[in-house]
Amino acid sequence: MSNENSAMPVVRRSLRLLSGLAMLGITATVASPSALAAYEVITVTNGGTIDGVVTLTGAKPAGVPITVTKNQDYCGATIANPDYVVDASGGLADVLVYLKDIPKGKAAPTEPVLLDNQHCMFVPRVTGAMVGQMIKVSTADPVLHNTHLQDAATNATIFNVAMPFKGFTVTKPLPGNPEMINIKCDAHEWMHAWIKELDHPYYATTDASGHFTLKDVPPGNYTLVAWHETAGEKSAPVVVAAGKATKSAIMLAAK
Ligand SMILES: [Cu+2]
Repeated sequence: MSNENSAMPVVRRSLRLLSGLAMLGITATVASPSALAAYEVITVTNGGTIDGVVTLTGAKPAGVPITVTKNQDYCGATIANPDYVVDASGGLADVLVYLKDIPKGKAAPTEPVLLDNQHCMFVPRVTGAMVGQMIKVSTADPVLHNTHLQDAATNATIFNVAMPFKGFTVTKPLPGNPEMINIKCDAHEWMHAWIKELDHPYYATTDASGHFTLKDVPPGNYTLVAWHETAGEKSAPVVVAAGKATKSAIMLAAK
């Protein structure tokens, strides 16, 4: 990794400390964002926009519906296969699109990442997050779920919370270093979601028509990455000009 340097261990320790403090309900003032991570927050004036669409190419696999093995009275007997959510034009939903290695730009989001348990599935299925960002987990279901976050690389548990009743919420910090997080419900083995933590806020998830928008991007040359849980990952160069919208079309092949 080109962005690894000798400062990183210090950065990671600092972020873990902040996460720990947040867990205890203590808020720490961050003196300078650049002291914490390689990413530097600047005032982006006349930034550009990346307007893109991700399309699935090749025949969409039929996708066997999920067989519900527990709480069928509420969850139903089957749930539509979530592997490829594609519209009539081939637009692919639930693709995480992000810039790779952007050193400076707009500020981090101030709101927590949201993850809801909705009719025995996680919503959203895929989302980006800033390192150490808070996550608010909620449930709209009257059945017992648990939300179990794991480091996708090691399966180490990040946290595991029970979601005992409809309307229950819990807010916790995400880990302080960039990683892919795999989320499951141990009560319902078909429930899965993913959060990719990045050290910058330039990420988006494609909507039902495969579209995404990244705003306030400082002008420059970047690499855009598109990640889908089944179709895999693809990178493309993108040039962002001041005050302009750049179009991007990414094609992922069905697997
Ligand atoms: Cu569940």
